[in-house]
Amino acid sequence: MPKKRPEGKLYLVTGGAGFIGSCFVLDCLARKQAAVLNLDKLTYSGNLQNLAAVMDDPRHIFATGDIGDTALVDELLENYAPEAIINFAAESHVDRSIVDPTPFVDANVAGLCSFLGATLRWWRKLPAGQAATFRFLHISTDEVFGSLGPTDPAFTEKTPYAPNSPYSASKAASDHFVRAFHETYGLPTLITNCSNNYGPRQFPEKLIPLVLLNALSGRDIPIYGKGDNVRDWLHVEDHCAAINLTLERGTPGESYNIGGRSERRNLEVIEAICALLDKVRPDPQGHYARLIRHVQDRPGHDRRYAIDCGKIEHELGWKPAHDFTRGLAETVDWYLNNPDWLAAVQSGAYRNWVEKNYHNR
Ligand code: NAD
Ligand code: TDX
Repeated sequence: MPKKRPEGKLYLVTGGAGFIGSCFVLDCLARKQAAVLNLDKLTYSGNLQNLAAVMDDPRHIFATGDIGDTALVDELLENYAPEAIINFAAESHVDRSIVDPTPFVDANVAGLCSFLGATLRWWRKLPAGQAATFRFLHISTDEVFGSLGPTDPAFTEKTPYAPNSPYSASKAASDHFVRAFHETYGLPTLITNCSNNYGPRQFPEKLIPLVLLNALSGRDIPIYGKGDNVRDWLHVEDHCAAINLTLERGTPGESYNIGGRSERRNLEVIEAICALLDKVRPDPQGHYARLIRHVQDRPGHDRRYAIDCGKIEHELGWKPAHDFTRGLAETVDWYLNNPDWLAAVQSGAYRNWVEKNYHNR
């Protein structure tokens, strides 16, 4: 490794070149909360451009690699002795998991399990004081709880797991391993289960940036089925603030639900993006909503997610700062103001994915 451990606190962040991980890293360094050792495999969704602002910062150390590479993880832990690990690294897209579940098992289950094992071996050798304050925070999703009907109460931390997609099954398995490492070996783990995130730097395979990109390029905007599936949207910065609070004040062995109390039907979200674009980037050909096309539904498509985030609000004092309507408008502006970022992520691999997922829909 080229750089030495900087002075003060240091976090090992995995998946820190992705959408949410990069937001966490940028925020952590901006607030001088801790130095960051950033371990990322740089898969199709890992993007060093997301970290351009901190690549020369001596408090940011970037290591390319897999969380499942035990030799590498052993070396990083020995050399950098982090005060906490925040695990964002994962295969993250439901549609890709439907096309091929195997990479999801490799990264989210087998990779995570090796990573936990390496962490445990290293943690057991720490002096008692350091071992007691160390934290392993695993970032998970509301999708592990399955699907709600229109009037069902929101998911709580006690809702039984019922994953429906290969992605959510792999995340559920990862949560179970994290829990088991706490129950069996006493590793001080925490889990957060968050709803759908939106904001800058999200890879345009996910709904909001995909809609924006397709609208701006005059392509069809694909909506799965009737468009009445409901997601609970949370700004990525609010998610990162909740992760920080959980790290500082959460009780090891516990899980915390995080959500935006902003349930929206997919069609509503798409129409809102089209209306925003009509205002700020009017298309001479007509309203962007003309591009919306109902296409074949996602198999096993979860009907509705909703999160009861009372526990993290009451126990840790978290509250989201972004309102969805304003946050969405700011997000649209970010993509419009960063055409180079948008152009760069549309590599050949991205175009192949779009062709594969949407061609025969
Ligand atoms: P993303 O796909 O944008 O980023 C994932 C990052 O992990 C990438 O940088 C990738 O290169 C890296 N990575 C993948 N496999 C790896 C491996 N084996 N070793 C090291 N690095 C690896 O995903 P995201 O949207 O930023 O999601 C981050 C985490 O948050 C995931 O665990 C996801 O399940 C969870 N989550 C996401 C959302 C959401 O709405 N996006 C909501 C709740 C939870
Ligand atoms: O082209 C599309 N058309 C469409 O109608 C796409 C890509 C999606 N959709 C629908 C499917 C979902 O109901 O929009 C909704 C959101 O889809 P995604 O952006 O793929 O997100 P989702 O499947 O809800 O999962 C997301 O939230 C939870 C993240 O991708 C996960 O990583 C996270 O755990």
